[in-house]
Amino acid sequence: MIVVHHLNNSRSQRVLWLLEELGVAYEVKRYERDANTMLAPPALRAVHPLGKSPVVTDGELTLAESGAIIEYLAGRYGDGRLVPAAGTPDRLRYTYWMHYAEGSAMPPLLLKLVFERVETAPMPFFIRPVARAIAGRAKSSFIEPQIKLHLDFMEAELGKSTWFAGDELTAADIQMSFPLEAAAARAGLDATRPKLTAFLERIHARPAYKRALEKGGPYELLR
Ligand SMILES: N[C@@H](CCC(=O)N[C@@H](CS)C(=O)NCC(=O)O)C(=O)O
Repeated sequence: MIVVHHLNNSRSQRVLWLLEELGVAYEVKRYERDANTMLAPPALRAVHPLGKSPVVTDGELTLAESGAIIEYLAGRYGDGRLVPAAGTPDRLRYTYWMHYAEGSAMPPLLLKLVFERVETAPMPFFIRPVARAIAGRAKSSFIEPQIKLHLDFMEAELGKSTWFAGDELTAADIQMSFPLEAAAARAGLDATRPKLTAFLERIHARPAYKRALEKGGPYELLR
């Protein structure tokens, strides 16, 4: 039996969505973030040494890293669904977006989250102006321009086909859902980028996405 080790408000939501799209039976083991640090609880380190979510166990197999998990589940249980045919241009686009989501889109979004925490973290009053100035400069000179660059790129790419790897939904769209949802929550992704907002509306309307939300519990991404 597949077990998804699922942290609230996290990337593992997209693994639940994939399994719902595939109609594969699975169990959800829930973990709660620490309310102060937002880190995963130590119990998750008993499953995988990094203690991050998602982690999936399937019989003897323990697999972390959402891209690897999504590729494994689609390959093992998909019967060809949600993956473009091998050797086609869409398959290469699929591979590209599968890696791009965590490798390129997420880093500036994560930096934004971290530097915004620095701005608001409790600290001695005489340090606060310095910390705020450094964080503000990091955001305005690097992080925000990088986020804009990526959002503009993704918007343009979705002008070429309905989904990221062609005109059918693929597992790469499921992998891409998290950076886009994070961008909508914390980086100003809005109707000024109509293709990306339409993508989010389309995925949120899918019955499998809704079922996954019911299984996973609260999904309010960190701001
Ligand atoms: N690149 C990894 C990132 C895993 C990751 O950082 N997960 C976050 C949840 S969104 C997490 O577990 N955070 C809690 C922690 O680091 O303790 C993946 O895609 O699986």
